[in-house]
Amino acid sequence: MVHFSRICLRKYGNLVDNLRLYVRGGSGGMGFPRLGGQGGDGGDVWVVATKDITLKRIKNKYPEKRFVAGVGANSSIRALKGMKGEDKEILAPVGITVTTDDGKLIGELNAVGDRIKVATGGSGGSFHSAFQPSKGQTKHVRLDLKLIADLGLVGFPNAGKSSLLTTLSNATPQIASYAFTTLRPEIGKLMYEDYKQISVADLPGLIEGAHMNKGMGHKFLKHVERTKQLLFVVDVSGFQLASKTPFRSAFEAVQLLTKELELYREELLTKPALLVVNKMDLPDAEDRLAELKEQLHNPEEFSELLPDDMIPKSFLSFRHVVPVSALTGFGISDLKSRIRESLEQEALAEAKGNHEEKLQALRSHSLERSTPPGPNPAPQ
Ligand SMILES: Nc1nc2c(ncn2[C@@H]2O[C@H](COP(=O)(O)OP(=O)(O)OP(=O)(O)O)[C@@H](O)[C@H]2O)c(=O)[nH]1
Ligand SMILES: [Mg+2]
Repeated sequence: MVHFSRICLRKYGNLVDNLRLYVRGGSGGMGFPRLGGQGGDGGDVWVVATKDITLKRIKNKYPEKRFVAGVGANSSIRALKGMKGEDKEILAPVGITVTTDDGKLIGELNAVGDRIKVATGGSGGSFHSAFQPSKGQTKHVRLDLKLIADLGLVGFPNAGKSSLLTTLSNATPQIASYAFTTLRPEIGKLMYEDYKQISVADLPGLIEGAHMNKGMGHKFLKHVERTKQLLFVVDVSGFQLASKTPFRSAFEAVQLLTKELELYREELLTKPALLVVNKMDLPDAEDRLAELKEQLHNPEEFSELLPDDMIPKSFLSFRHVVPVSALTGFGISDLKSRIRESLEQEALAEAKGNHEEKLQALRSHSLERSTPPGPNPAPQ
């Protein structure tokens, strides 16, 4: 039994592929002048690469995006050398570059366990500093997901992704009429008359069950994460992987692709998506396209065509549905314009978001400065 009430059209636009964080090392502890005691150093702030985390989860978990390490302990009669303050670890995904606010590279996280220090704690007070501690470093850092291309082609084998990339760009991917000809992402560049370039990654064939690591499974899906937008590609006349697997219409293919992405990582579906309906040169293509459009318009009604467990939680709403033929070139220039339009729309929205975020930070900063400082927190 399917519950349609939980099905709604998905809004896109809240994909998080970069984050700006406030980080502060802990202050050092006070020295002990009479006995020459040395305060503990403040803790440091680290970014640490971890499995199963995304930038979006960091953002949701820490909406203030502030990471402050612990203060160093004061030197005392019982402990002349104060304890170091506690380090703060920001758990982040692999495949991230960490930069300063003005774009200088601090480091990269390329494997689980990689660590980058982003703010150093202040030194504890000692003889050399007249027993006065120093403050920890304070700054903004940016975490950026390393992208492989602006767009990623998402489609079942044989949909015509490689052919499409060739027609769209100057790439010459391997093309053959059997599944899994694409073994690693091939990047093509779309050139525009004003020299604008957009990169598109052809990703290895996705199949049903990829989220469970069937076929090229995760190898494929992990690349999808590293593109800004998705270009779904379906064969207008449907698709059958092998004689013993069921035939899937273009509509079913769209929903199954959506479900595979959802099961792997739901967040992927927050990326803006365009749908390319390929092979429009085939007989009956126009009728099939009309049917597909009607189904996409009212997906709930047609979802019973799918196995129950393959109905997406919510249906993707595509920014554009573009019929093309990679073979004849029909619709290709229209597709190129749509792609550019969609990326520019997103870049504008992002710039606006960043601007607002900075304004808000400025406002709360001036608010902080106008309230009188309270007593210093007691060192732990
Ligand atoms: N009639 C027609 N055939 C096409 C079109 N585009 C691709 N094909 C054919 O469809 C088959 C599959 O094309 P590919 O480009 O290799 O498909 P793919 O999606 O890259 O497939 P995988 O790499 O296996 O995932 C080839 O035989 C192409 O010649 C088209 O627009 N019209
Ligand atoms: Mg291919």
